[in-house]
Order: sequence, then C-alpha cells, then structure tokens
Amino acid sequence: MPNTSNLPRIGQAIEAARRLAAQQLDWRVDLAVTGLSGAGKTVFITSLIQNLLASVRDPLALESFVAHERSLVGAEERPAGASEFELFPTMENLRVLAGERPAWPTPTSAVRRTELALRYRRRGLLRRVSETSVLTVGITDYPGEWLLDLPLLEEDWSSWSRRTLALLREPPRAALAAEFLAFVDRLPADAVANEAVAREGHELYRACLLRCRNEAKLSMLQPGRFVQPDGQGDRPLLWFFPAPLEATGGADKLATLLALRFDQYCRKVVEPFFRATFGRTNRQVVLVDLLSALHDGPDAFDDLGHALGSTMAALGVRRGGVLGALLPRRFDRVLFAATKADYLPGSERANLAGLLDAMLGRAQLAAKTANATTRSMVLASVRATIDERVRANSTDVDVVVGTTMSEGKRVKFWAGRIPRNPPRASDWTVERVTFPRFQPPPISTAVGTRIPHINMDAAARFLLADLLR
Ligand SMILES: Nc1nc2c(ncn2[C@@H]2O[C@H](COP(=O)(O)OP(=O)(O)OP(=O)(O)O)[C@@H](O)[C@H]2O)c(=O)[nH]1
Ligand SMILES: [Mg+2]
Repeated sequence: MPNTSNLPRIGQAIEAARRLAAQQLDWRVDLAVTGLSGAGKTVFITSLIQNLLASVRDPLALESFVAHERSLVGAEERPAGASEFELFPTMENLRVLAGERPAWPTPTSAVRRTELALRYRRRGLLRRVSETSVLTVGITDYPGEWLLDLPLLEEDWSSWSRRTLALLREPPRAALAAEFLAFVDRLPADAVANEAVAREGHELYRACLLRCRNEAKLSMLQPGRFVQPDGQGDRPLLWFFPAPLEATGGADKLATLLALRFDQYCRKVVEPFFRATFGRTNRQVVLVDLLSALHDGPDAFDDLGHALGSTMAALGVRRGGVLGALLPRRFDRVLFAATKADYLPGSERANLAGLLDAMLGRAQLAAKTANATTRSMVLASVRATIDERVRANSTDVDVVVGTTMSEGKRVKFWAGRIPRNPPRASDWTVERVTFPRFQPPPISTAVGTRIPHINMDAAARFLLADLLR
C-alpha cells in the first residue's frame, strides 16, 4: 500500500523537477523555415505570427490549434535584442498585404529572424493547479538554396566535381551546360593555376546553374550561394567550379586552387551559417511550391524531389563527423508543406497532399531515420480564393475564385486534375495552364485580427501544441 500522506510531497518534487527542466531548456523552441525562392516562406511566417497573436482572443484564427490547446493567454512579438540576423519585418509585411492595393511582400534573400513570447496556462500536478508559463518561439527565415550546401560539407572538391559533372552530362542539364562542359573538357590535365581561367570557369558554371534554374526550373543546384548570393559580394573564395581534374598536383595547379576555394567556401561560408542557424534550431519547416513544380513538368518535378531527398539525408542521417558537431541539437520535428493550396478547390487539395507524400518518400525516410517526427500537409498561408462549383459541358467542376493582381478582376480558376501519385513519363502533357496571381484577401494590420488561411492551424498544432502543456 503506498503511503498516501507522501503524495503531496512527491507531487511538489515532480513539479520542482519539471520547473528545473523547463529552466534548463530555456523553455523555448526554434523554428527554421526554409524553401526555395518563391516557395512562400515570408508569407507563411507573417501569417503564422499574426494568427498566433489573434488566437489569444479569437478561437477561429487557428481553429484546430485553439480547440486542442485552450491554454494560450497571451502572445507578443519580442523586441529584437542583439540578434546577428536581420529582423523579420512582420509589421511591414502586414502593411503590404493589407494595403489599399493589397500586394505580396517582396522577395527576400537575407536570413531573417524574430521571436514570439507565448504565454500559456500550464496544468500543474494532477491537473489541479494551473500557472502561467512563457514559451519563446524563435522563427528564422532562410533560403532553401543554402540548405543545398549542407551535403557539400561531407564532400571534397574532387568528389563534388565527379558527382556534379556526371549530373551535368545528363539531360535535361546537358543542353544547358554545353558551353561550360566544353570549357572544362578543354582544360589540360595538368592545367596551371591561372586566375583568368578560374574566373571564366566560375562565370560559365554560374551561368549554367542560372539557366538550369530559370529555363528548366531545376532545384538541385550547388553551391547555393551561386544562385542565391548572400549579399556579401563577389569574392575570390567563390571563384571555383567543378572540373575533371585530379587535385593531387602541386600548389601551382588549377585543380589545387579550385579545391582550396571549395574547401574555404565550406569552412568560411557554409559552416558558420549553419552553426549560427542550427545551433539553436530544433524544428524545421520545409515549404515546397509543389503546384509550380508540377506545372513546370517532369524534370522540374523530379529534380525537386532529388533536392529534398539529398538535403534531408544530410540533415538527418549522418550525425558523426562535421555534421554531427555542427548540428548539436537534433531536429525533433520536421514539417513538409506544399504551399499555395488556395489555387485548388477542396476536392483537389487531398490529391496534392497524396502527391506530396509520394514525392517526399526519400526525404521523409531520412528525417525519420534521425528520429524526427515528420508530417506533411498542404496549406495556404494566406487564402486568396474561395471555392465554387460551376457547370461546364453538363458536368459540375470545382473551381476557385479570386481577384487578379494585374487587373483587379474576379476570375474563376481551374488548375486541372491533380494526380495523387507522381505522374509516369507518358502522363505528362505539354499543355500548360497559366496561373493567375491573386490579390491577397482583405486583411487588417491590427494585432488580434486573423488572416484567412488553409491548414495553418494544423501546422501550428504540429509545431507548437506539444510544448504548450
Ligand atoms: N495565393 C497565394 N499565394 C501565395 C501564398 N503564399 C505565397 N504566395 C505567392 O507566392 C509568392 C512568394 O511568396 P513568399 O512568401 O515571398 O516566398 P519566399 O519563399 O519568401 O520567397 P523568397 O523571399 O524569394 O525566397 C508571393 O509573392 C505570392 O504571390 C498563399 O498562401 N496563397
Ligand atoms: Mg521571402
């Protein structure tokens, strides 16, 4: 028989231990939000913040999150403190979205960060006592292009060169890389270090990456700073490229110079960035513009899957060596989300979710191998449309209706049927639907007013609810 008179003291001890653990953990969570350019990072973070602030009083702002939680009693954005990153400009973004002529925030390339303080009622022992705690939520917005540099840390210039050149010699890259490949294939095996040659090779390689991105809409483009510069200017450490040369010659050889620059790029650019970002991040949000990839055709679609798989493998699996030291805090949750789901009516959104899952196979597996809980979903951070059913050729068709940015006209839009599984080669058609750019819906900048969305409540629940207990 337990001695029941000891129960309150045991309870106090458990509470004290819990409080101590909370202090040691600093009771905080850091979310890193990434995705390739245009994936929807800035809009996602702005909507998440505004809707979290609104949730304190408005249970409909993030409906399933609030229904499940019921403990949020206060929320505010924290002052910037002494952060080394640019401040995420929530209010500026809201002003743009809520302007007289509503618009979308401008593209960003810098890393931006902000912090929220969420005050919530915590259940005490045996759910009798409740007290208020504060969870600090750090949110960082960083370019997904730079995440593609992570796998480079485990390679050297020679292995990266071999892998990259093999990829460039295959379609769809081969045609876009022809000039660069002809250049490297002309280099003599014992080419001497010559700055003009190094610069020319670097410029040709960069031009080839940009063509792969802009013309073929490919994603697996390394190094990331070659396509998404970091604002620190052009500098010699960037002047390298992959070449079919052996880096075993003397100090005066071109291959030695290129290998040195690759190494310095990894040590002086990539590593410090991930140390600063991941040193404190423990939840990762990966946003994917899957609809655009689908729209851009099989090469763009497959390449996006490849890029996701390779970065998640680098993040997830290999914890030893350089990456292990660099990522001291494990990702315990990874959310993969296909954005801009308001381009699809409800009936097609489930298909997009199925397609995302099928595409993520490798990436999800890699994250799971690292013991992270993963979730995938489709969402619209800012819902710019409503669903409507129209009759066309005597059948009912579900469409979305929104106001175009260009002409301010209400239009009905049908993106076509979304396949539930990755299309086979024969399923792709050459027809392309033109996607209109919709105006954001009416939004207020006042704190506490919600932004219409799809599934942001499910995202908030996955990312935060377990910590607000
Ligand atoms: N309709 C709709 N459009 C969206 C939504 N989210 C993003 N967009 C569109 O996608 C564009 C890019 O969104 P951003 O949030 O700026 O994307 P980003 O990932 O921050 O892009 P970069 O800053 O260039 O890296 C926006 O300008 C909008 O046109 C959404 O929820 N609904
Ligand atoms: Mg942005």
